[in-house]
Amino acid sequence: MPIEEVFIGIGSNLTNPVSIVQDAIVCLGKITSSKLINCSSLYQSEPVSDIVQDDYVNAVVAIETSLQPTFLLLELQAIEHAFYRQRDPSLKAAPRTLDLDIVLYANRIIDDSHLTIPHPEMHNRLFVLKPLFEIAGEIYIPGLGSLSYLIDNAPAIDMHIISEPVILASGPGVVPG
Ligand code: PH2
Ligand code: MG
Ligand code: MG
Repeated sequence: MPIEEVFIGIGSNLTNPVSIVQDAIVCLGKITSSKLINCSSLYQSEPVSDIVQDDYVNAVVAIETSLQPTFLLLELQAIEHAFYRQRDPSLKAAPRTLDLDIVLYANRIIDDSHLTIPHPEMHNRLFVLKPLFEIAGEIYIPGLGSLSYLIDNAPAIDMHIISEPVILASGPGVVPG
């Protein structure tokens, strides 16, 4: 099975989001058939939403995985579930304990009923683009253009780094942290 590089966006704005994001990164490091290879700083960002809500803590991690996208998605949903995320479709963009999104899966373009990659809103979301740039540098986003171009053209939001990367790479079978 080929090993692919995948970038995952992490967001939280409820119940101590810094420790939720840190704990989520530890969980991401334990996904089967996968290895955590990079982790951005943690950022505080203003909510991109019509609903008044608290600021988010956001980060992006890179993993190498031999899981196909749908199986990786199931792993991410299981982690979200473990953090008591309520999955109510009417609550789109509502506050959430933990949101894990596949931002990029290698250079693939996927558009099916349950998964769209690259993430369909990434070009509008500096809270994804900036941490992605921090760990990936200048890359080409399939179908969208260069990452620096997207950063220059995304709507401005208030965001700043609140802590350094929390986890370094973990070897197979090694508990991170
Ligand atoms: N996630 C959303 C909606 N709005 N805003 C910020 N700043 N950070 C997020 O992670 C976020 C958001 C839906 O996934
Ligand atoms: Mg999501
Ligand atoms: Mg999301």
